[in-house]
Amino acid sequence: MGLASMYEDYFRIGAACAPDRLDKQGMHIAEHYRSITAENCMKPMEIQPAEGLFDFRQADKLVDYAFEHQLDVRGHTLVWHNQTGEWMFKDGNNHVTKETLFSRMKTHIATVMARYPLIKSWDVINEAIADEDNRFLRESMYSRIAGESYIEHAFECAHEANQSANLFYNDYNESDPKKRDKIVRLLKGLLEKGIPVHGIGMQGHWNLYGPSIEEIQAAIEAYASLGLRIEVTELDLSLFDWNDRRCDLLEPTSEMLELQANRYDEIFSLFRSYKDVIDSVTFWGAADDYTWLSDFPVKGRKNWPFLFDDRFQPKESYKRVTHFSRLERV
Ligand code: HXH
Repeated sequence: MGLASMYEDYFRIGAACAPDRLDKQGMHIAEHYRSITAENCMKPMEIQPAEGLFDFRQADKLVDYAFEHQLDVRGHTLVWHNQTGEWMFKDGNNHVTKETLFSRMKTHIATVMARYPLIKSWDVINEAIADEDNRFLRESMYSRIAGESYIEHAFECAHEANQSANLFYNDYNESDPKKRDKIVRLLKGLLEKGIPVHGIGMQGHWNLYGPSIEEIQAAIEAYASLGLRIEVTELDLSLFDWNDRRCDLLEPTSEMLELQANRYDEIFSLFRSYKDVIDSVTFWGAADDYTWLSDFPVKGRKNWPFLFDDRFQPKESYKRVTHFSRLERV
C-alpha cells in the first residue's frame, strides 16, 4: 500500500515532478502519490516565453501522465515575480502601463486555465509578500507597475477563466509569525473585498531545526480562521540549518536521519489533526534522487529532504509518517 493510500482518509499526498524525470520516477510517483505539481514547466516563462507564443508541450506531458495514472494536478503558478518572461513588463524600452500589464495577465491566465480545465487547484499568486519586517508587499515589477492591485486582478481573471477552480495564494516562510501576519492581512483584505480566493498554499520549505511545531500550528490556525482551505504545497525538510553552508557531507548521518524522522513524525501528526482544513500535502519532489535543494542555497550540495531515499526505498521518516494508530482514524 502506497503513501497516499495510507492517507486516504486525511488529505491527498502529492509530489512535484518534471516530464523528463518521469522515466526514472514515474513508477514511484504512481505508487505513492495521488497528485502532482509541475516543478517548473507550468511557470509563466516556460508556458509563454514570448508574448503570444504559448508552449504547452512539457506541461501536456505531465498532465497526460497524471490522467493515465489517475493523479490530480495542482497548477503552479499563474503569476510570479520570478521565472516570468521579461516581455511581460516591457513595451519597447519602457515599462508597460498597468492597463497593458493587466491585459497580458488576463490573456496568460485565461489561456493556461482553459488548456487545463480539469486542474482543480491553482496557485494564482506566488510569493507576493515581502520577507523584510518593514515592508508589506514584495518589491517586484508587478508591484512597481500596479501596486497591490495586481493580486486581486489575478484572482478575478482566474475566477472568470474557471469558476469551479480552487484559487490559492502560495508563499514560503509562511509559518514565520511576522510574515504570517502579513499574509493574513493580505488575504483578509481580499476576502473583505469579495475577491475570489479560496485557499492558502503553505510551501513548507522547512529544515531539521525549524520552524517549530508551535509556529506551524499557529500558522495553520491563523489561515484557517479566515475560512480558507489549506494546502501544503512544497514540503521538504532540508538536513541543513539555513546558515549552515557545509559541503562535505557525502551521505546523511544516522543522527540527521533520526532527527528528520522525528520532525516528519510530529509534522504529520499535526497535519492529521487538521485534516478538516488541510486538503493536500505535496512534497517538492518525489524522492532523494532529485531535489532543488541540491542547488539551493548552496550550489551543488546534495540534500536528502524526503521520505524516500535515492533508490526510492522508504526511509525511517516514511515509517514514522505511515505507522500512525488506526484508532486515530475517525
Ligand atoms: C519555491 N520558492 C517556488 O515556489 C518554486 O516554484 C520553486 O521551484 C522552488 C521553491 C522558494 C524560494 C523563495 C525565495 C527564494 C528561494 C526559494 O529566494 C531567496 C533567496 C535568498 C534567500 C532567501 C530566499
